[in-house]
Amino acid sequence: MTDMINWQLCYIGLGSNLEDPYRQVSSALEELTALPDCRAHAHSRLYRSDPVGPPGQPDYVNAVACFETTLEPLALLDALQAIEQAHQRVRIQHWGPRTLDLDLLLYGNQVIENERLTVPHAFMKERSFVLYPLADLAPDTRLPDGTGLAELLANCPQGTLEPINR
Ligand code: ROI
Repeated sequence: MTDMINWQLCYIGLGSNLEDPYRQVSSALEELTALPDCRAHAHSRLYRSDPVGPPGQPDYVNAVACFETTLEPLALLDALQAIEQAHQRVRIQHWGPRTLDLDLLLYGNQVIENERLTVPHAFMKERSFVLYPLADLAPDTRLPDGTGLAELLANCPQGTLEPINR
């Protein structure tokens, strides 16, 4: 019988620059695979990136994960925030350092705008630490507005962003 359930392909950006960021991101990737109603997980390489935002904060580790889910966007957001909380996310300053950030970047081909959630993620088009990891996973990605990832990459130099070899 045909699979009647509506699986949506979603992409999650991960970032950390406190409390052993490599370990924070690695364990969060594992925790994403344990979410209910999600399947077919994959993730990019892990990258070291210079902080965007206030200077003087530590370097970040960033990655992008993708999986299919039947969770509705806000239920998925709740699940992501529960993982952030479990990592004892501290966020003292706007755009300041954090133990773990999980951003819902893309949810199928949907555009979502409500008080809790903006998808595609508001800044993803201009952030190398999102676009290059995404290209590891899905170089042919298109945003709901039709913009191709290749075009975004062409306008966003990789700079000092570098894959971590461990
Ligand atoms: N800078 C980098 N390099 N990586 C991030 O994940 C990140 N996240 C943020 C701000 C503070 C904007 N800067 C970042 O939220």
